Amino acid sequence: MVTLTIDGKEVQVEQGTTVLEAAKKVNINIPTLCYLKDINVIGACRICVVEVKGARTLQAACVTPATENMVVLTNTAAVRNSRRMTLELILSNHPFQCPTCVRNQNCELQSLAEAFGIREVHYQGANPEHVVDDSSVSLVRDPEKCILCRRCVSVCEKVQTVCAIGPQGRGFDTVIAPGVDMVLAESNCVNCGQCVLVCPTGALCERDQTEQVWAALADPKKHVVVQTAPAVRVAIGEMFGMKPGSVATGQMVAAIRKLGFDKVFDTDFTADLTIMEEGSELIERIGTGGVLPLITSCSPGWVKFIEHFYPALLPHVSTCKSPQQMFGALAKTFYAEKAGVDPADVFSVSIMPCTAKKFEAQRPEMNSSGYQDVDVVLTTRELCRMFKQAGINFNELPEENYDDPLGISTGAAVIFGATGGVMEAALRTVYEIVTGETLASVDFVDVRGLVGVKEASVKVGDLDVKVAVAHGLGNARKLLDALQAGEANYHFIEIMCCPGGCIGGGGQPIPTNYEIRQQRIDGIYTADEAMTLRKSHENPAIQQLYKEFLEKPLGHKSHELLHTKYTP
Ligand code: HC1
Repeated sequence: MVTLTIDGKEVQVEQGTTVLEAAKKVNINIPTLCYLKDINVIGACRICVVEVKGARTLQAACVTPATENMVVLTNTAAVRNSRRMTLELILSNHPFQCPTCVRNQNCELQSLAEAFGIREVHYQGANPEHVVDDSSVSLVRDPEKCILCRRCVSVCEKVQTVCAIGPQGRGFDTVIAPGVDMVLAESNCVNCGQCVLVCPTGALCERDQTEQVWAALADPKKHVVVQTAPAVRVAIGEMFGMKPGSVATGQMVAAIRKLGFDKVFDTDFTADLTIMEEGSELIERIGTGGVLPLITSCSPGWVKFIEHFYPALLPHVSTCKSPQQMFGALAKTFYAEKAGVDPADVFSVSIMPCTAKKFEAQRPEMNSSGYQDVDVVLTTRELCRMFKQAGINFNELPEENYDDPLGISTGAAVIFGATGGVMEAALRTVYEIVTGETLASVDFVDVRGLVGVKEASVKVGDLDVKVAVAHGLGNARKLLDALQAGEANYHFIEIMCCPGGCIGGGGQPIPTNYEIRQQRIDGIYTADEAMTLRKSHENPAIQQLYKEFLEKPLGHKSHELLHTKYTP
Protein backbone atom coordinates (compact mmCIF):
# COMPACT_ATOMS: atom_id res chain seq x y z
CA MET A 1 0.00 0.00 0.00
CA VAL A 2 1.08 3.60 -0.52
CA THR A 3 -0.18 6.70 1.25
CA LEU A 4 -0.52 10.01 -0.56
CA THR A 5 -2.32 13.31 -0.11
CA ILE A 6 -4.76 14.66 -2.67
CA ASP A 7 -6.13 18.16 -2.13
CA GLY A 8 -5.23 17.84 1.55
CA LYS A 9 -6.98 14.47 1.97
CA GLU A 10 -4.88 11.46 2.93
CA VAL A 11 -5.58 8.35 0.89
CA GLN A 12 -4.19 4.81 1.00
CA VAL A 13 -4.15 2.77 -2.18
CA GLU A 14 -2.50 -0.34 -3.52
CA GLN A 15 0.86 -0.02 -5.24
CA GLY A 16 0.31 0.64 -8.96
CA THR A 17 -2.94 2.58 -8.51
CA THR A 18 -3.04 5.74 -10.61
CA VAL A 19 -3.57 9.20 -9.14
CA LEU A 20 -6.92 9.32 -11.00
CA GLU A 21 -8.20 6.16 -9.31
CA ALA A 22 -6.78 7.23 -5.94
CA ALA A 23 -8.66 10.54 -6.23
CA LYS A 24 -11.90 8.69 -7.00
CA LYS A 25 -11.47 6.80 -3.76
CA VAL A 26 -11.82 10.06 -1.80
CA ASN A 27 -14.58 11.42 -4.04
CA ILE A 28 -12.39 13.83 -5.94
CA ASN A 29 -13.49 13.91 -9.54
CA ILE A 30 -10.73 14.61 -12.04
CA PRO A 31 -12.20 15.21 -15.52
CA THR A 32 -11.10 12.95 -18.39
CA LEU A 33 -11.81 12.58 -22.09
CA CYS A 34 -9.73 9.66 -23.34
CA TYR A 35 -9.60 7.49 -20.20
CA LEU A 36 -11.49 4.19 -19.98
CA LYS A 37 -10.60 2.11 -16.96
CA ASP A 38 -8.47 -0.94 -17.87
CA ILE A 39 -9.18 -0.36 -21.58
CA ASN A 40 -7.81 3.00 -22.73
CA VAL A 41 -5.17 4.30 -20.35
CA ILE A 42 -2.92 6.38 -22.60
CA GLY A 43 -2.76 9.90 -21.13
CA ALA A 44 -3.46 11.35 -24.56
CA CYS A 45 -6.05 14.07 -24.00
CA ARG A 46 -4.26 15.88 -21.12
CA ILE A 47 -7.57 16.93 -19.56
CA CYS A 48 -6.78 15.03 -16.36
CA VAL A 49 -3.59 16.94 -15.58
CA VAL A 50 -2.80 17.66 -11.92
CA GLU A 51 -0.01 19.31 -9.97
CA VAL A 52 2.35 16.92 -8.20
CA LYS A 53 4.61 18.57 -5.63
CA GLY A 54 8.23 18.33 -6.81
CA ALA A 55 7.38 17.61 -10.46
CA ARG A 56 8.44 20.24 -13.01
CA THR A 57 5.35 19.91 -15.18
CA LEU A 58 1.70 19.00 -14.76
CA GLN A 59 1.10 15.25 -14.80
CA ALA A 60 -1.70 13.27 -16.47
CA ALA A 61 -3.49 11.67 -13.51
CA CYS A 62 -4.69 8.66 -15.52
CA VAL A 63 -1.16 7.38 -16.20
CA THR A 64 0.70 8.66 -13.13
CA PRO A 65 1.11 6.02 -10.43
CA ALA A 66 0.45 7.05 -6.85
CA THR A 67 3.63 6.93 -4.78
CA GLU A 68 4.43 7.10 -1.07
CA ASN A 69 4.09 10.62 0.40
CA MET A 70 3.06 12.10 -2.95
CA VAL A 71 1.25 15.43 -2.67
CA VAL A 72 -1.27 16.10 -5.42
CA LEU A 73 -3.34 19.20 -6.16
CA THR A 74 -6.21 18.79 -8.62
CA ASN A 75 -7.73 22.25 -8.57
CA THR A 76 -5.15 25.03 -8.87
CA ALA A 77 -5.08 27.96 -11.29
CA ALA A 78 -2.34 26.22 -13.30
CA VAL A 79 -4.44 23.04 -13.57
CA ARG A 80 -7.61 24.89 -14.57
CA ASN A 81 -5.77 27.04 -17.13
CA SER A 82 -4.10 24.03 -18.66
CA ARG A 83 -7.37 22.11 -18.97
CA ARG A 84 -9.06 25.18 -20.45
CA MET A 85 -6.28 25.60 -23.02
CA THR A 86 -6.43 21.92 -23.95
CA LEU A 87 -10.19 22.15 -24.40
CA GLU A 88 -9.81 25.21 -26.60
CA LEU A 89 -7.22 23.43 -28.73
CA ILE A 90 -9.55 20.45 -29.18
CA LEU A 91 -12.44 22.76 -29.98
CA SER A 92 -10.33 24.69 -32.50
CA ASN A 93 -10.35 21.54 -34.62
CA HIS A 94 -13.94 20.54 -33.94
CA PRO A 95 -17.03 21.50 -35.94
CA PHE A 96 -19.40 23.78 -34.05
CA GLN A 97 -22.50 21.76 -34.82
CA CYS A 98 -23.76 21.11 -31.30
CA PRO A 99 -27.47 21.86 -31.88
CA THR A 100 -27.63 19.47 -34.84
CA CYS A 101 -25.37 16.78 -33.38
CA VAL A 102 -26.82 13.42 -32.30
CA ARG A 103 -24.98 13.78 -28.99
CA ASN A 104 -26.19 17.31 -28.21
CA GLN A 105 -26.62 17.53 -24.41
CA ASN A 106 -25.04 14.10 -23.99
CA CYS A 107 -21.51 14.92 -25.13
CA GLU A 108 -18.49 14.79 -22.84
CA LEU A 109 -16.66 17.51 -24.79
CA GLN A 110 -19.68 19.82 -24.67
CA SER A 111 -20.11 19.22 -20.92
CA LEU A 112 -16.48 20.04 -20.20
CA ALA A 113 -16.58 23.16 -22.38
CA GLU A 114 -19.58 24.25 -20.37
CA ALA A 115 -18.02 23.38 -17.02
CA PHE A 116 -14.83 25.31 -17.86
CA GLY A 117 -16.82 28.30 -19.07
CA ILE A 118 -15.37 28.30 -22.56
CA ARG A 119 -17.11 31.11 -24.41
CA GLU A 120 -14.50 31.74 -27.06
CA VAL A 121 -11.81 29.69 -28.80
CA HIS A 122 -8.55 31.58 -29.14
CA TYR A 123 -6.85 29.21 -31.60
CA GLN A 124 -7.36 28.40 -35.25
CA GLY A 125 -7.24 24.67 -36.03
CA ALA A 126 -6.51 23.19 -39.45
CA ASN A 127 -10.04 21.72 -39.69
CA PRO A 128 -9.34 19.43 -42.64
CA GLU A 129 -12.42 18.22 -44.48
CA HIS A 130 -13.30 14.58 -43.93
CA VAL A 131 -16.01 12.50 -45.50
CA VAL A 132 -18.73 10.96 -43.33
CA ASP A 133 -18.68 7.15 -43.60
CA ASP A 134 -22.31 6.07 -43.81
CA SER A 135 -21.61 2.83 -45.65
CA SER A 136 -22.67 0.61 -42.75
CA VAL A 137 -26.31 -0.31 -42.20
CA SER A 138 -25.73 -0.06 -38.46
CA LEU A 139 -23.24 2.72 -37.74
CA VAL A 140 -22.22 6.15 -38.99
CA ARG A 141 -18.70 7.53 -38.54
CA ASP A 142 -18.07 11.29 -38.75
CA PRO A 143 -14.31 11.93 -38.54
CA GLU A 144 -14.75 15.69 -38.17
CA LYS A 145 -16.31 15.19 -34.75
CA CYS A 146 -13.57 12.78 -33.66
CA ILE A 147 -11.16 14.03 -31.00
CA LEU A 148 -8.73 11.12 -31.51
CA CYS A 149 -9.16 9.86 -27.94
CA ARG A 150 -8.84 6.28 -29.24
CA ARG A 151 -11.44 4.84 -26.87
CA CYS A 152 -13.24 3.25 -29.83
CA VAL A 153 -10.00 1.76 -31.11
CA SER A 154 -9.21 0.23 -27.73
CA VAL A 155 -12.70 -1.22 -27.20
CA CYS A 156 -12.72 -2.72 -30.67
CA GLU A 157 -9.25 -4.19 -30.18
CA LYS A 158 -9.05 -5.13 -26.51
CA VAL A 159 -12.64 -5.93 -25.55
CA GLN A 160 -14.02 -7.23 -28.84
CA THR A 161 -10.71 -8.34 -30.47
CA VAL A 162 -12.14 -7.27 -33.84
CA CYS A 163 -9.65 -4.47 -34.66
CA ALA A 164 -11.89 -2.98 -37.34
CA ILE A 165 -10.67 0.61 -36.85
CA GLY A 166 -7.42 2.36 -36.02
CA PRO A 167 -5.53 5.61 -36.58
CA GLN A 168 -4.84 6.33 -40.26
CA GLY A 169 -2.74 9.23 -41.61
CA ARG A 170 -0.62 11.70 -39.61
CA GLY A 171 -0.89 15.04 -37.83
CA PHE A 172 -4.04 17.04 -38.53
CA ASP A 173 -4.94 14.49 -41.20
CA THR A 174 -5.16 11.63 -38.71
CA VAL A 175 -8.52 9.84 -38.74
CA ILE A 176 -9.81 6.80 -36.90
CA ALA A 177 -11.01 4.52 -39.67
CA PRO A 178 -10.76 1.02 -41.10
CA GLY A 179 -7.39 0.45 -42.80
CA VAL A 180 -6.35 0.68 -46.47
CA ASP A 181 -8.99 3.21 -47.50
CA MET A 182 -11.83 0.87 -46.62
CA VAL A 183 -15.20 2.04 -45.36
CA LEU A 184 -16.94 0.36 -42.42
CA ALA A 185 -19.18 -1.80 -44.59
CA GLU A 186 -16.14 -3.31 -46.31
CA SER A 187 -14.26 -3.93 -43.07
CA ASN A 188 -14.57 -6.77 -40.57
CA CYS A 189 -16.68 -4.54 -38.27
CA VAL A 190 -19.34 -6.73 -36.64
CA ASN A 191 -21.71 -3.75 -36.07
CA CYS A 192 -21.78 -4.21 -32.30
CA GLY A 193 -21.66 -0.46 -31.61
CA GLN A 194 -19.45 -0.78 -28.53
CA CYS A 195 -17.42 2.05 -30.11
CA VAL A 196 -20.54 4.25 -30.05
CA LEU A 197 -21.04 3.65 -26.33
CA VAL A 198 -17.54 4.90 -25.48
CA CYS A 199 -17.28 7.75 -27.99
CA PRO A 200 -17.20 11.00 -25.97
CA THR A 201 -18.65 13.02 -28.87
CA GLY A 202 -20.89 12.37 -31.89
CA ALA A 203 -18.12 10.92 -34.07
CA LEU A 204 -19.78 7.50 -33.96
CA CYS A 205 -23.49 6.86 -33.81
CA GLU A 206 -26.23 4.50 -34.92
CA ARG A 207 -27.83 4.86 -38.36
CA ASP A 208 -31.02 6.73 -37.50
CA GLN A 209 -34.09 5.14 -39.11
CA THR A 210 -36.80 6.94 -37.19
CA GLU A 211 -38.06 8.76 -40.31
CA GLN A 212 -38.84 5.42 -41.98
CA VAL A 213 -40.97 4.47 -38.99
CA TRP A 214 -42.76 7.85 -38.89
CA ALA A 215 -43.54 7.40 -42.60
CA ALA A 216 -44.99 3.91 -42.05
CA LEU A 217 -47.07 5.14 -39.11
CA ALA A 218 -48.50 7.91 -41.29
CA ASP A 219 -49.35 5.54 -44.14
CA PRO A 220 -53.00 4.42 -43.80
CA LYS A 221 -52.30 1.31 -45.89
CA LYS A 222 -49.67 0.01 -43.49
CA HIS A 223 -50.43 -2.21 -40.53
CA VAL A 224 -47.51 -1.32 -38.27
CA VAL A 225 -46.49 -3.83 -35.60
CA VAL A 226 -43.63 -3.52 -33.18
CA GLN A 227 -41.64 -5.93 -30.99
CA THR A 228 -39.48 -4.83 -28.05
CA ALA A 229 -36.35 -6.72 -27.01
CA PRO A 230 -35.88 -8.02 -23.46
CA ALA A 231 -33.06 -5.61 -22.58
CA VAL A 232 -34.76 -2.40 -23.66
CA ARG A 233 -37.24 -2.37 -20.76
CA VAL A 234 -34.54 -2.15 -18.07
CA ALA A 235 -32.61 0.67 -19.76
CA ILE A 236 -35.10 2.96 -21.46
CA GLY A 237 -36.09 4.69 -18.22
CA GLU A 238 -32.53 6.05 -17.91
CA MET A 239 -33.25 8.43 -20.77
CA PHE A 240 -36.09 9.88 -18.72
CA GLY A 241 -34.17 10.22 -15.47
CA MET A 242 -34.95 6.83 -13.93
CA LYS A 243 -32.29 4.79 -12.13
CA PRO A 244 -30.44 2.24 -14.35
CA GLY A 245 -32.16 -1.12 -14.06
CA SER A 246 -35.63 0.34 -13.42
CA VAL A 247 -38.14 -1.98 -15.06
CA ALA A 248 -40.22 0.35 -17.25
CA THR A 249 -42.05 -2.22 -19.38
CA GLY A 250 -45.59 -0.93 -18.84
CA GLN A 251 -44.70 2.72 -19.47
CA MET A 252 -42.72 1.78 -22.55
CA VAL A 253 -45.67 -0.16 -23.97
CA ALA A 254 -48.00 2.77 -23.27
CA ALA A 255 -45.62 5.25 -24.89
CA ILE A 256 -45.17 3.09 -27.99
CA ARG A 257 -48.93 2.73 -28.34
CA LYS A 258 -49.23 6.53 -28.20
CA LEU A 259 -46.93 6.77 -31.23
CA GLY A 260 -49.67 5.05 -33.23
CA PHE A 261 -48.50 1.46 -33.71
CA ASP A 262 -51.34 -0.93 -34.56
CA LYS A 263 -50.01 -3.67 -32.28
CA VAL A 264 -47.38 -3.63 -29.56
CA PHE A 265 -45.79 -7.06 -29.24
CA ASP A 266 -42.84 -8.51 -27.37
CA THR A 267 -39.63 -10.14 -28.62
CA ASP A 268 -39.91 -12.14 -25.40
CA PHE A 269 -42.68 -14.17 -27.06
CA THR A 270 -40.22 -15.45 -29.66
CA ALA A 271 -37.45 -15.74 -27.07
CA ASP A 272 -39.68 -18.42 -25.50
CA LEU A 273 -40.11 -19.92 -28.96
CA THR A 274 -36.33 -19.91 -29.48
CA ILE A 275 -35.96 -21.96 -26.32
CA MET A 276 -38.43 -24.53 -27.65
CA GLU A 277 -36.55 -24.80 -30.94
CA GLU A 278 -32.98 -24.49 -29.64
CA GLY A 279 -33.65 -26.73 -26.64
CA SER A 280 -35.02 -29.36 -29.02
CA GLU A 281 -31.97 -28.92 -31.26
CA LEU A 282 -29.69 -29.53 -28.26
CA ILE A 283 -31.60 -32.64 -27.21
CA GLU A 284 -31.50 -33.91 -30.80
CA ARG A 285 -27.78 -33.25 -31.23
CA ILE A 286 -26.97 -34.99 -27.94
CA GLY A 287 -29.24 -37.92 -28.82
CA THR A 288 -28.02 -38.41 -32.39
CA GLY A 289 -24.32 -37.67 -31.99
CA GLY A 290 -24.62 -34.31 -33.78
CA VAL A 291 -22.02 -31.54 -33.69
CA LEU A 292 -21.36 -30.46 -30.12
CA PRO A 293 -21.02 -28.15 -28.36
CA LEU A 294 -24.07 -26.39 -29.74
CA ILE A 295 -23.54 -22.61 -29.69
CA THR A 296 -26.30 -20.01 -29.48
CA SER A 297 -27.04 -17.91 -32.54
CA CYS A 298 -29.24 -15.05 -31.37
CA SER A 299 -26.61 -12.30 -31.15
CA PRO A 300 -25.90 -10.99 -34.67
CA GLY A 301 -22.57 -9.33 -33.83
CA TRP A 302 -21.41 -12.67 -32.52
CA VAL A 303 -22.63 -14.47 -35.65
CA LYS A 304 -20.72 -12.05 -37.88
CA PHE A 305 -17.65 -12.54 -35.68
CA ILE A 306 -17.61 -16.32 -36.11
CA GLU A 307 -18.28 -15.96 -39.83
CA HIS A 308 -15.22 -13.69 -40.18
CA PHE A 309 -12.79 -15.20 -37.74
CA TYR A 310 -13.70 -18.88 -37.15
CA PRO A 311 -15.68 -20.04 -40.22
CA ALA A 312 -14.62 -23.66 -39.70
CA LEU A 313 -16.59 -23.67 -36.42
CA LEU A 314 -19.90 -22.60 -38.00
CA PRO A 315 -21.42 -26.12 -37.79
CA HIS A 316 -21.48 -25.61 -34.02
CA VAL A 317 -23.81 -22.62 -34.32
CA SER A 318 -27.50 -23.32 -33.77
CA THR A 319 -29.63 -23.15 -36.89
CA CYS A 320 -32.24 -21.18 -34.94
CA LYS A 321 -32.81 -17.63 -36.11
CA SER A 322 -32.70 -15.01 -33.39
CA PRO A 323 -35.93 -14.15 -31.56
CA GLN A 324 -36.04 -10.88 -33.53
CA GLN A 325 -36.04 -12.75 -36.82
CA MET A 326 -38.41 -15.49 -35.64
CA PHE A 327 -40.80 -12.72 -34.70
CA GLY A 328 -40.40 -11.06 -38.10
CA ALA A 329 -41.13 -14.30 -39.94
CA LEU A 330 -44.23 -14.98 -37.82
CA ALA A 331 -45.53 -11.40 -38.07
CA LYS A 332 -45.88 -11.67 -41.84
CA THR A 333 -47.25 -15.24 -41.85
CA PHE A 334 -49.00 -16.55 -38.75
CA TYR A 335 -50.02 -13.13 -37.41
CA ALA A 336 -50.98 -11.57 -40.76
CA GLU A 337 -53.22 -14.54 -41.51
CA LYS A 338 -54.80 -14.43 -38.05
CA ALA A 339 -55.41 -10.68 -38.23
CA GLY A 340 -56.69 -10.85 -41.79
CA VAL A 341 -54.04 -8.44 -43.07
CA ASP A 342 -52.21 -8.78 -46.37
CA PRO A 343 -48.59 -9.55 -45.37
CA ALA A 344 -47.46 -7.03 -47.99
CA ASP A 345 -49.10 -4.33 -45.84
CA VAL A 346 -47.55 -5.45 -42.55
CA PHE A 347 -44.71 -3.13 -41.55
CA SER A 348 -42.63 -4.81 -38.88
CA VAL A 349 -40.51 -2.69 -36.54
CA SER A 350 -38.28 -3.92 -33.77
CA ILE A 351 -36.86 -1.99 -30.83
CA MET A 352 -33.48 -3.35 -29.92
CA PRO A 353 -30.63 -2.52 -27.55
CA CYS A 354 -28.36 -3.46 -30.42
CA THR A 355 -26.94 -1.83 -33.54
CA ALA A 356 -26.02 -5.18 -35.13
CA LYS A 357 -29.73 -6.08 -35.26
CA LYS A 358 -30.05 -3.50 -38.07
CA PHE A 359 -27.54 -5.56 -40.02
CA GLU A 360 -29.23 -8.85 -39.14
CA ALA A 361 -32.65 -7.66 -40.36
CA GLN A 362 -31.38 -6.96 -43.85
CA ARG A 363 -29.36 -10.17 -44.30
CA PRO A 364 -30.55 -11.92 -47.46
CA GLU A 365 -31.45 -15.06 -45.44
CA MET A 366 -34.00 -13.11 -43.39
CA ASN A 367 -36.97 -13.06 -45.74
CA SER A 368 -38.64 -16.41 -45.24
CA SER A 369 -42.11 -14.81 -45.10
CA GLY A 370 -41.61 -13.82 -48.75
CA TYR A 371 -40.82 -10.24 -47.66
CA GLN A 372 -38.06 -8.72 -45.56
CA ASP A 373 -39.22 -10.19 -42.26
CA VAL A 374 -38.27 -7.19 -40.09
CA ASP A 375 -38.54 -3.89 -41.96
CA VAL A 376 -36.82 -1.49 -39.59
CA VAL A 377 -34.80 -1.89 -36.41
CA LEU A 378 -34.63 1.04 -34.02
CA THR A 379 -32.27 1.19 -31.07
CA THR A 380 -33.38 2.16 -27.57
CA ARG A 381 -31.93 5.62 -28.22
CA GLU A 382 -33.89 6.11 -31.44
CA LEU A 383 -37.15 5.08 -29.78
CA CYS A 384 -36.58 7.68 -27.06
CA ARG A 385 -36.02 10.28 -29.75
CA MET A 386 -39.44 9.43 -31.17
CA PHE A 387 -41.04 9.72 -27.73
CA LYS A 388 -39.46 13.16 -27.28
CA GLN A 389 -40.55 14.33 -30.74
CA ALA A 390 -44.09 13.21 -29.95
CA GLY A 391 -44.08 15.14 -26.67
CA ILE A 392 -44.74 12.01 -24.66
CA ASN A 393 -44.37 12.45 -20.93
CA PHE A 394 -42.88 9.01 -20.31
CA ASN A 395 -42.70 9.21 -16.53
CA GLU A 396 -46.34 10.15 -16.12
CA LEU A 397 -47.79 7.37 -18.27
CA PRO A 398 -49.92 4.70 -16.61
CA GLU A 399 -48.58 1.22 -17.39
CA GLU A 400 -50.16 -0.78 -20.21
CA ASN A 401 -49.91 -4.40 -21.35
CA TYR A 402 -48.65 -5.89 -24.59
CA ASP A 403 -51.16 -7.05 -27.19
CA ASP A 404 -52.08 -10.72 -27.57
CA PRO A 405 -50.94 -13.25 -28.57
CA LEU A 406 -47.43 -12.19 -29.61
CA GLY A 407 -47.03 -10.24 -26.41
CA ILE A 408 -47.32 -13.16 -23.99
CA SER A 409 -44.08 -14.38 -22.45
CA THR A 410 -42.36 -15.89 -19.42
CA GLY A 411 -39.51 -14.97 -17.10
CA ALA A 412 -37.25 -17.27 -19.11
CA ALA A 413 -37.59 -14.92 -22.04
CA VAL A 414 -36.79 -11.68 -20.28
CA ILE A 415 -33.50 -13.07 -18.94
CA PHE A 416 -32.28 -13.37 -22.55
CA GLY A 417 -31.28 -9.74 -22.05
CA ALA A 418 -28.48 -10.55 -19.57
CA THR A 419 -25.38 -12.67 -20.13
CA GLY A 420 -26.17 -16.26 -19.17
CA GLY A 421 -29.89 -15.75 -19.67
CA VAL A 422 -30.34 -17.81 -22.81
CA MET A 423 -28.44 -20.65 -21.17
CA GLU A 424 -30.51 -20.44 -17.99
CA ALA A 425 -33.76 -20.31 -19.95
CA ALA A 426 -32.70 -23.34 -21.99
CA LEU A 427 -31.75 -25.30 -18.89
CA ARG A 428 -35.12 -24.58 -17.26
CA THR A 429 -36.88 -26.13 -20.25
CA VAL A 430 -34.47 -28.88 -21.30
CA TYR A 431 -34.33 -30.23 -17.74
CA GLU A 432 -38.10 -30.52 -17.43
CA ILE A 433 -38.66 -31.90 -20.94
CA VAL A 434 -35.95 -34.55 -20.64
CA THR A 435 -36.65 -35.67 -17.06
CA GLY A 436 -40.39 -35.03 -16.90
CA GLU A 437 -39.73 -33.63 -13.43
CA THR A 438 -40.40 -30.15 -12.06
CA LEU A 439 -37.29 -28.17 -11.17
CA ALA A 440 -36.93 -27.49 -7.46
CA SER A 441 -35.45 -24.09 -8.30
CA VAL A 442 -35.44 -22.34 -11.67
CA ASP A 443 -32.48 -20.14 -10.73
CA PHE A 444 -29.23 -21.35 -12.29
CA VAL A 445 -27.06 -18.76 -10.61
CA ASP A 446 -23.71 -20.18 -11.81
CA VAL A 447 -24.32 -18.78 -15.28
CA ARG A 448 -25.27 -15.30 -14.04
CA GLY A 449 -23.05 -12.26 -13.54
CA LEU A 450 -20.27 -10.31 -15.19
CA VAL A 451 -17.40 -12.84 -15.03
CA GLY A 452 -16.09 -13.07 -18.61
CA VAL A 453 -16.37 -16.84 -19.08
CA LYS A 454 -18.66 -18.88 -16.82
CA GLU A 455 -18.98 -22.65 -16.63
CA ALA A 456 -21.50 -24.97 -15.02
CA SER A 457 -22.51 -28.60 -15.01
CA VAL A 458 -26.14 -29.59 -14.60
CA LYS A 459 -27.40 -33.13 -14.06
CA VAL A 460 -30.21 -33.78 -16.54
CA GLY A 461 -31.39 -37.35 -16.10
CA ASP A 462 -28.26 -39.51 -16.41
CA LEU A 463 -26.23 -36.89 -18.19
CA ASP A 464 -24.03 -34.18 -16.70
CA VAL A 465 -24.74 -31.39 -19.14
CA LYS A 466 -21.66 -29.17 -19.32
CA VAL A 467 -22.23 -25.58 -20.32
CA ALA A 468 -20.22 -22.39 -20.78
CA VAL A 469 -21.19 -18.76 -21.22
CA ALA A 470 -19.14 -15.90 -22.68
CA HIS A 471 -20.03 -12.25 -23.22
CA GLY A 472 -17.92 -9.77 -25.15
CA LEU A 473 -16.12 -11.10 -28.20
CA GLY A 474 -12.71 -11.22 -26.49
CA ASN A 475 -14.17 -13.75 -24.07
CA ALA A 476 -15.87 -15.58 -26.93
CA ARG A 477 -12.49 -15.85 -28.65
CA LYS A 478 -11.08 -17.61 -25.57
CA LEU A 479 -13.80 -20.26 -25.77
CA LEU A 480 -13.41 -20.68 -29.52
CA ASP A 481 -9.64 -21.07 -29.25
CA ALA A 482 -10.20 -23.76 -26.61
CA LEU A 483 -12.75 -25.44 -28.87
CA GLN A 484 -10.32 -25.42 -31.80
CA ALA A 485 -7.62 -26.89 -29.57
CA GLY A 486 -9.97 -29.69 -28.53
CA GLU A 487 -10.10 -28.38 -24.97
CA ALA A 488 -13.73 -27.28 -24.75
CA ASN A 489 -15.59 -30.27 -23.53
CA TYR A 490 -19.06 -28.72 -23.37
CA HIS A 491 -22.51 -29.64 -24.64
CA PHE A 492 -23.84 -26.11 -24.94
CA ILE A 493 -22.26 -22.66 -25.12
CA GLU A 494 -23.99 -19.27 -24.94
CA ILE A 495 -22.18 -16.39 -26.58
CA MET A 496 -23.38 -12.79 -26.54
CA CYS A 497 -21.47 -10.18 -28.47
CA CYS A 498 -21.67 -7.34 -26.00
CA PRO A 499 -20.20 -7.12 -22.49
CA GLY A 500 -22.97 -7.98 -20.04
CA GLY A 501 -25.17 -9.32 -22.86
CA CYS A 502 -27.83 -7.25 -24.60
CA ILE A 503 -28.29 -4.95 -21.61
CA GLY A 504 -24.87 -3.59 -22.65
CA GLY A 505 -25.73 -3.43 -26.36
CA GLY A 506 -24.45 -0.69 -28.64
CA GLY A 507 -27.90 0.85 -29.02
CA GLN A 508 -28.48 1.40 -25.31
CA PRO A 509 -28.51 4.73 -23.46
CA ILE A 510 -25.16 6.49 -23.03
CA PRO A 511 -23.43 6.16 -20.63
CA THR A 512 -23.27 2.37 -20.42
CA ASN A 513 -20.48 1.38 -18.05
CA TYR A 514 -19.67 -1.55 -15.76
CA GLU A 515 -21.84 -0.36 -12.85
CA ILE A 516 -24.77 0.49 -15.10
CA ARG A 517 -24.52 -2.92 -16.79
CA GLN A 518 -24.76 -4.57 -13.36
CA GLN A 519 -27.80 -2.47 -12.41
CA ARG A 520 -29.56 -3.38 -15.66
CA ILE A 521 -28.79 -7.07 -15.03
CA ASP A 522 -30.36 -6.73 -11.59
CA GLY A 523 -33.41 -5.22 -13.30
CA ILE A 524 -33.62 -8.20 -15.66
CA TYR A 525 -33.79 -10.70 -12.76
CA THR A 526 -36.33 -8.50 -10.98
CA ALA A 527 -38.48 -8.67 -14.12
CA ASP A 528 -38.01 -12.47 -14.27
CA GLU A 529 -39.10 -12.95 -10.67
CA ALA A 530 -42.19 -10.81 -11.23
CA MET A 531 -43.50 -13.13 -13.95
CA THR A 532 -46.15 -15.72 -13.12
CA LEU A 533 -44.60 -18.18 -15.55
CA ARG A 534 -40.82 -18.56 -15.67
CA LYS A 535 -40.28 -21.44 -18.11
CA SER A 536 -40.65 -21.10 -21.87
CA HIS A 537 -42.47 -24.41 -22.38
CA GLU A 538 -45.21 -23.19 -20.03
CA ASN A 539 -46.04 -20.16 -22.22
CA PRO A 540 -49.67 -20.83 -23.24
CA ALA A 541 -49.38 -18.65 -26.35
CA ILE A 542 -46.41 -20.67 -27.55
CA GLN A 543 -48.29 -23.93 -26.88
CA GLN A 544 -51.17 -22.53 -28.93
CA LEU A 545 -48.82 -21.45 -31.73
CA TYR A 546 -47.57 -25.02 -32.08
CA LYS A 547 -51.12 -26.38 -31.99
CA GLU A 548 -52.50 -23.95 -34.56
CA PHE A 549 -49.59 -23.34 -36.87
CA LEU A 550 -46.14 -24.81 -36.32
CA GLU A 551 -47.17 -28.30 -35.19
CA LYS A 552 -43.97 -29.23 -33.34
CA PRO A 553 -40.46 -27.95 -32.57
CA LEU A 554 -38.06 -28.65 -35.44
CA GLY A 555 -41.05 -29.50 -37.62
CA HIS A 556 -41.39 -28.62 -41.29
CA LYS A 557 -42.86 -25.14 -40.76
CA SER A 558 -40.30 -24.34 -38.09
CA HIS A 559 -37.51 -25.21 -40.48
CA GLU A 560 -39.05 -23.01 -43.15
CA LEU A 561 -39.60 -19.97 -40.95
CA LEU A 562 -37.49 -20.17 -37.82
CA HIS A 563 -34.20 -21.76 -38.85
CA THR A 564 -31.41 -20.66 -41.13
CA LYS A 565 -27.90 -21.46 -42.31
CA TYR A 566 -24.98 -19.10 -41.88
CA THR A 567 -22.27 -19.14 -44.49
CA PRO A 568 -18.68 -17.92 -44.23
FE1 HC1 B 1 -31.06 -9.43 -27.38
FE2 HC1 B 1 -32.30 -11.46 -28.26
S1 HC1 B 1 -31.61 -11.21 -26.11
S2 HC1 B 1 -30.21 -10.84 -28.99
O1 HC1 B 1 -29.49 -9.45 -26.62
O2 HC1 B 1 -31.92 -13.31 -28.33
O3 HC1 B 1 -30.50 -7.20 -29.17
O4 HC1 B 1 -32.52 -7.72 -25.45
O5 HC1 B 1 -33.72 -8.99 -28.50
O6 HC1 B 1 -33.31 -11.41 -31.12
O7 HC1 B 1 -35.09 -12.05 -27.24
C1 HC1 B 1 -30.73 -7.96 -28.47
C2 HC1 B 1 -31.88 -8.27 -26.16
C3 HC1 B 1 -32.80 -9.60 -28.20
C4 HC1 B 1 -32.99 -11.46 -30.02
C5 HC1 B 1 -34.08 -11.84 -27.66
